[in-house]
Amino acid sequence: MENKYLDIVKEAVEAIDFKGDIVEVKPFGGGHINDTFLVVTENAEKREKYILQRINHDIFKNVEKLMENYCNVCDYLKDVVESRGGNPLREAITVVKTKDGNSFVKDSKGNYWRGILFIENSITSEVIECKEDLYKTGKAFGGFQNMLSKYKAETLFESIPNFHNTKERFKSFLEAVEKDAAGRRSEVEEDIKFILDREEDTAVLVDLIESGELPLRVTHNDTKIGNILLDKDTKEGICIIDLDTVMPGLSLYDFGDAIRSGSTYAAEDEKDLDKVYVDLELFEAFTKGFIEGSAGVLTEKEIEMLPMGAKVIILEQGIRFLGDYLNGDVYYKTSYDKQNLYRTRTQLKLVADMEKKWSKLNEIVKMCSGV
Ligand code: GN1
Ligand code: MG
Repeated sequence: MENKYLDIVKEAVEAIDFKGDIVEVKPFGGGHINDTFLVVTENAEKREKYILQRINHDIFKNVEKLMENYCNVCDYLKDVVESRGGNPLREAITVVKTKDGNSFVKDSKGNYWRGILFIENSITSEVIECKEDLYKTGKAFGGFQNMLSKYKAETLFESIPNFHNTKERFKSFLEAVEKDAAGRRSEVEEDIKFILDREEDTAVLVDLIESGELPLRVTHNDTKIGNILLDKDTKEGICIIDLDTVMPGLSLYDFGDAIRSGSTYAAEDEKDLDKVYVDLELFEAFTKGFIEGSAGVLTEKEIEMLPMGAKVIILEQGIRFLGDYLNGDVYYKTSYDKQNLYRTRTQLKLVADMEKKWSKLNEIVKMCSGV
């Protein structure tokens, strides 16, 4: 088969037990970290589709332990789905093992790959179309918390230590400002000031974990709305994907990161900041879905802190994007100049807008929780 990607994926597709002959390989999805491909195979009876991912081992330092987490969580979710009468092949990720029985393969260039089944009749979307879809997304992310509420968090490996430790993120940011590796500091002084003015916020969640006021749970940690498969026809959430960062964490991280991407109609790198704001109807739709989907597992304190969780996680994302911009775009994939700066500014605009709408956001959370 002629295909420009075949060279890159050749060793991986030979090692992984994909059924049939490969007829197509093409890039898939919009992740900023891993490389994802759709692989189509064909045999005498039928065509099959698979997802093939190159796991970024600069960022995920221990792929073996990461894949142990990944498989354990997938197996656990399959059991829960089955016990609730669902379809584990559709509502949970299925890892396609290598021909010698491993969950991933390392090729001769040192790249790590995993294969998973493609779930038919599903879509993902990086931007919001309507509040009904966001309610369904909220239900699915809340449901994820619910399904994993009895999973022992301490048995999970931390695939990226301190991932949502906003205090540590702030420290690394200060280093990036100090170093100014890419010589971009003078261009972003106002953005830096916005962040420095909110240093106190960066401690709130970390302090609540330390004081034991919020329970440590198994969380996804990367709940942007593109990380959920929706049924093509009904738009119901089918399955949560991108499980590399499933680790012990706070429910607020998952709520917050979904609000970051889901409470606005704007894209993450929207350049017209007038289009970037927290839409209260979207916020309400997601919150309602999340609380319903989590079905009683959230404590009163967790619910009360939801707006703060969202604000901190959005601020944290702004800190991470601007840190990467200052470092010279070394972490997130970018497809054009200044993309990380545009990404930063949407996040900071959302934080500023949340501050303006603070009492309203808290009222909505109260209303959705029936308090
Ligand atoms: C990255 O892999 P992807 O694109 O789903 C990042 C998230 C950020 C997100 C911003 C491992 O997620 O933390 O929130 O970009 N993942 C990692 O879009 O850093
Ligand atoms: Mg990801």
